[in-house]
Amino acid sequence: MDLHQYLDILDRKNDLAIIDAEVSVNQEIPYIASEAVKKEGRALLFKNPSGYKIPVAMNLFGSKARMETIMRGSLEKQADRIRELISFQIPSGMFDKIKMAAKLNKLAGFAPKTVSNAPFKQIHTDNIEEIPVTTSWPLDGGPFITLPLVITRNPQTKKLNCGMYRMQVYDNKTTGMHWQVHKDGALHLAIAKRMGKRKIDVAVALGGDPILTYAATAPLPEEINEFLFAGFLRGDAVKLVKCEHSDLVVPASAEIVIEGEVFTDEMREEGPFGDHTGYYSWNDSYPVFRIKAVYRRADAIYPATVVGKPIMEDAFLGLATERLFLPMVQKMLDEVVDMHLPPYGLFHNLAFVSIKKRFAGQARKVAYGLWGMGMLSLTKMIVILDEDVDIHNIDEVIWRIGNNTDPVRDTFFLKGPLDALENASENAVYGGKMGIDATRKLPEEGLSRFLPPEVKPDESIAKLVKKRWKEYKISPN
Ligand SMILES: [Mn+2]
Repeated sequence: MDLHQYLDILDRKNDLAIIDAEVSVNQEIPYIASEAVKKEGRALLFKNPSGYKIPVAMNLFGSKARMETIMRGSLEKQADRIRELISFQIPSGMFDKIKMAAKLNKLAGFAPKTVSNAPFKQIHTDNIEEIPVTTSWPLDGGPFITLPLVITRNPQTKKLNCGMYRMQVYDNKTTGMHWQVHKDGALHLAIAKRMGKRKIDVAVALGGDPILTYAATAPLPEEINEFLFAGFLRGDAVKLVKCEHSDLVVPASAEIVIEGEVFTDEMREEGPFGDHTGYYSWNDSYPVFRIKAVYRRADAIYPATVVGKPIMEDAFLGLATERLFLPMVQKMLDEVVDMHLPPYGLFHNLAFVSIKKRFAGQARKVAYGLWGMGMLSLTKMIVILDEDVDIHNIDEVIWRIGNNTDPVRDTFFLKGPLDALENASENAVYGGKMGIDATRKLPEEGLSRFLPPEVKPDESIAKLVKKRWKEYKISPN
């Protein structure tokens, strides 16, 4: 699937609005897109961005149904496949060894393959002036490329990384590269610097199979390649093409590819940028991407997104990550039943986690575990609840927190790394965290009082009333 094919699929499902009216890339298109996602509207294809020939596609990820099309099935199905994949134990007998080998072989089949040509090689220029890059909000520092697949190699291990980092356009040969300290791109630049290198090669792909865009946002460990992950999810190896100016590779399905480099000693003011916190990220110093060459399909479409106060499109990407990474969390912390990162908690501010509790202090054990795990380590507040709580229902979560928590006894505070978009702590990227143990307390945890039971109807009465409801003539249903 490429972006054209994906848009065709949406069109056939009547889930694509094609806008022929001339509209501006400066705030007008992004604002239309933000309104569309808030109204649960269709994906958008702007055919006539004023001043440009290349159409702009937005709201490509902005619904659960669209995410399932991109994911080739339900998130639950993909979560089960991941659970199966990571379920192996150390092989003991012959049979185990065969099973393990079969599994690894199957995974190897999803490793990316290199092909020799791609549609994006049709047109070649040396700058991005033709690309209709959008400006989202009034105080933004300029136009930002918002859905780039940024590809680098670890200078030491040569491992490939594909991440998504916004790129502020300074001029048509130069952009910013928003490599926050926790991101793999930033790690690659730091390694290059340590090795005494002047620069690293960077390739940026726009468009392509939208599952690649999701994979670029997924919080994978550095050693797991995003293209392998995408290949596994879609059940078909991702095809890559060699770059012209470096040893990097880019997805053959891309619409536009930008090749260039980032120097280890060059930084420039980046921002402000209206961010997914609902506040602006203010000016800060970031690396600079210098463009060498641009390739594109003759019929290229430019994909973009807009972030801001929730709910925006990134909520649906976050939901996919929540479901797909739950099996990995459960692999490490096997008492975890479910995990929810509510969209208004911005993924890194608040997490609800339900557990099968057996012993005193277990809620704290789980919270400490999560604070040591990948990108979840950046979570500011973690609430631990019992296994019978529907943690996707925020009202129920509030009800449980209120009923089960003594704030003095059941909250705990510590410090640790925070997301670079954190607004409230003394320093960005490092500060306070809070855990709330909202599980029912055990005597060893200080609850020696009699704990009254929860109010619930007798099951036989509930059944009877349900059955006889019509007879009472209380309401039509
Ligand atoms: Mn990575």
